[in-house]
Amino acid sequence: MRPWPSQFPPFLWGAATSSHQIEGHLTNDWTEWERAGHSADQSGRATDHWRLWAEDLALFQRLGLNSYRFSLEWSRIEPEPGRIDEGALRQYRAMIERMHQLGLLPLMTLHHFTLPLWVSKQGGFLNPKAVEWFRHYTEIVMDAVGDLVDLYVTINEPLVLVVMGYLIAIWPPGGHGFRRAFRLIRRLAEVHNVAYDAIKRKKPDAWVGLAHHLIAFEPWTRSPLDGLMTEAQRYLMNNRFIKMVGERQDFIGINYYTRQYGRLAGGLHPVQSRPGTPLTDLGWEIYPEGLLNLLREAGQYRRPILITENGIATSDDAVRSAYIQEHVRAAAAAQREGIDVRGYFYWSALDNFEWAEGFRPRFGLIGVNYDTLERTIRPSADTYRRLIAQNRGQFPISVPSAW
Ligand code: IFM
Repeated sequence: MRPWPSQFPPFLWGAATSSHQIEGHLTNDWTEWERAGHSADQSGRATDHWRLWAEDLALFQRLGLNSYRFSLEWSRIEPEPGRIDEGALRQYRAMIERMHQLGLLPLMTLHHFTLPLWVSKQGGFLNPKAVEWFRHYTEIVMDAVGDLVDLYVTINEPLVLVVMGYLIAIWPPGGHGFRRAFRLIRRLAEVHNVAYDAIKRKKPDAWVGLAHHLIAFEPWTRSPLDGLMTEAQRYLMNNRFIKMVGERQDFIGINYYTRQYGRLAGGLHPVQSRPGTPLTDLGWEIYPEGLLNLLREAGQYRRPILITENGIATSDDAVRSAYIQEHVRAAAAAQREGIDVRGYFYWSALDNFEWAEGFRPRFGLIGVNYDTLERTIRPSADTYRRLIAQNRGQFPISVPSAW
């Protein structure tokens, strides 16, 4: 196993965002989808982070973070095939330089759900040429900012992209069909591989992985058939893609939110939650033990693990504080068992545009008033800040039992 590099903090205390969800002023496959009425809101100026980024980064530093996960917007960088927007690249460079000045180690995602229109209109990642397009985009990014970034996620949640866009069909392109979905999964693995290689060619010491969305699947009943369904879900949704990509991951990135249940009667479609369990504003079960179980499972890959996302949509900020403590406690418990967990990124640094759900769900450590764009640091951010302060420079981490 490659040891965690000494130039990184021993544990990354971060928060995460993505371009489409905060930057605003975009034209891509999602803005088209929104205009066609498939989302609760249109992303529009979102949090206007593209204009307010310097203030936002300063706020992130005030939270005590030592790392920040963000994504680049391909549609901004290459709005038409081969036409590169140098101004956009300059701004991303300025943003990353500022992160360094503020002590925030950049964790940069290349693809977080959105595509330039010229890509989506030619079939998106289903078009075999997309592999070359993405390689080219990665090379442009590496030339522009690669010298400033040591830590990369190539693709965010490949399986979520497939399920939401090609099976459940509530995200673009809104298709149904298993054959296409499986073709897309294979294509996304190829896309990751070429991006991985392009990054390593430019920067052999870079750390490159993916952010996998993992669900804590458990059987609905003790029936062996529900057990079998659960195993199938674990394999297809959680483990298959990690295994397909294999060696080309320097770390395992885990986005963890909730538990779901395998039930024969539901086929491959899992049951969302059990009656009586605590839920987020999006109806997702709050289940910190699920994170510990998944970290144990991910230990089998013998690589450092980053929790690249974990967070809650809630209008009750006290619930957010408890959520953070309990999930970080699960990470600490995994470390005590010898699992090499190296970072925790709360989703999200800021309230943001939650895809088909629009602006209603509030995930942020920092609240955003969408009328005035005013930012407010929530008390849960203070909980997180104190947790970070108590662990400054420490590995393994610990979470006090009473706060
Ligand atoms: O907002 C999303 C993010 O884009 C990807 N992971 C899950 C988050 C919450 O749904």
